[in-house]
Amino acid sequence: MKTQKTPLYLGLDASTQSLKALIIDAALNVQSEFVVNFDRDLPQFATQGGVHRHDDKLTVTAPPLMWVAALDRLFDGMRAEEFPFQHITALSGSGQQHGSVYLAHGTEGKLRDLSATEPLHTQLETIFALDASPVWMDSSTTAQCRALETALGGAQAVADLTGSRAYERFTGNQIAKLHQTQPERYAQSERIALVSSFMAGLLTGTPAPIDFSDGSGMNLLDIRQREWVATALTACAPDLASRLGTPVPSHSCVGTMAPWFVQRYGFSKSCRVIAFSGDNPNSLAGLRLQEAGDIAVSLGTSDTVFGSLRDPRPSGQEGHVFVNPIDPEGYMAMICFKNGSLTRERVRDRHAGGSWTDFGDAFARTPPGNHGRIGMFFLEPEITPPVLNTGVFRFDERDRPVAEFDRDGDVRAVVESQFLSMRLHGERLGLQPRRLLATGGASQDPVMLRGLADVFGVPVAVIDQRDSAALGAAYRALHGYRCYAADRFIPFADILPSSPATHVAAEPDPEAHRIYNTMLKRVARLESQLCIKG
Ligand code: XUL
Repeated sequence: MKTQKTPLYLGLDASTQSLKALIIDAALNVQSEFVVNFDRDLPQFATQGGVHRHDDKLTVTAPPLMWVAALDRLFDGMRAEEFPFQHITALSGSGQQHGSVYLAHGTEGKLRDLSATEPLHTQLETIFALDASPVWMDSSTTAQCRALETALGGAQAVADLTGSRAYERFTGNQIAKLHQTQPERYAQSERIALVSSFMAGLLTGTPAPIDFSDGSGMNLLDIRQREWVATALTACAPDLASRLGTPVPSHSCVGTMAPWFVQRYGFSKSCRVIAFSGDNPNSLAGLRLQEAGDIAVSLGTSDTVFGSLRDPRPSGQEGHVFVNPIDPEGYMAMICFKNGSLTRERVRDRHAGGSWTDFGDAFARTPPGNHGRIGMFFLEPEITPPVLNTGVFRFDERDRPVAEFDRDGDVRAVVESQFLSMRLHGERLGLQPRRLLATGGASQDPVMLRGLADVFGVPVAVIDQRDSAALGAAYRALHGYRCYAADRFIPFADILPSSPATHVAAEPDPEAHRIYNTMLKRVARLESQLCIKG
């Protein structure tokens, strides 16, 4: 590897399936990337897709020691390629959200007394009070969710305080379940970390604080006051505050690289570690969505909409508000839709012979508004809006249910209803688009771009940003370091100008947009009739 002398900034991404490192220079150029895939490279942990699914079908966990072994493997691989660790000025990271790591009494001593001749994972085998960390795919805590909502005065009350109603994967509910089902393990846990703060703590050699943004995915943090909600902590488990530590702003410097990394890999002693955060907050940083109104629409297996906002309106029904990872005064909203690309593909396969071109032709044969017809395709149980009964729900121009549309009608209906639903639920949380950035597999498709521009009434740019979480972590390393060096918060935009996506791929048609404004109210009404019916 060519020795790179300029300061480097490293972003780590501990995602569900892999651990990645992405390195940028001060001019924001990506210098190199390295990856360890859990299933392939660490077969001794026998994960599938990085996790273990349990027999009850609801419990999903990952072995936390695997994440330690992955860090060994990643840095060993970089050393084998003569990576110039000494030039890394600062490092930050990203973790899959919500997952929790239970650290036994004595962990701090073990982190302090590491021998540089041994890998981390053989020395840290015994730090875990629980060797199966619940991750975001776990949905086994419905009872704990209902109990939290009862304790705090209902779903809307939980959302008003913590940014989201009680969700099964959110960490407070996971902690409550551990305390109820394995009290001895809870008692052994001196610290409870998120995946993000756990990884940061490995690097600094001392348990690292949880940052405000990832901390917002726990149902425990007051997103306005930025402190733990005492009643939520008490409702989940006793003596929780001391186990969680004090949360910090996401741009905080949480330490320097521990001596083990300095001796073993040649990191500089002064290399700063900036607080790690969740993958979605890091993606927001990676896409540089710092302007309120810049909204990303990620069109993937599931669709996700997220963006920065100043005046959030958390919902007791759907979506999430997190503290913003790059603006300590701001917020980010995020909404997940389970019926995304796979659902569009199923309509394409049925009506367009599997061809996106034919799908596009069918879309173009019907006018915006589909002659007043609305069709909702919930081929998977939907998260937003919560609709458990799967199926296609078609309505005529007077909102009367109908069994079928013609094929062109179905094609237009799936696109329009999905994007209208994104707009509806985004607006409910306070997202006011100024422009959209489309990312993900389907984001280059002209049909999708036309539909998004007309439904939202704003220009749409396409941004092909793979590894946005790792890139966001590298950006935050640079930004956090500058804040640390200046001893004050510097606006993210002063260091990283707004999103690089400047090429507008679709402009809205005002006439079509007017039609969608009217349809939006009908979609809201029709959706509410379908919600949570089993
Ligand atoms: C967000 C969520 C997932 C995880 C894993 O709430 O559960 O996106 O962060 O990627």
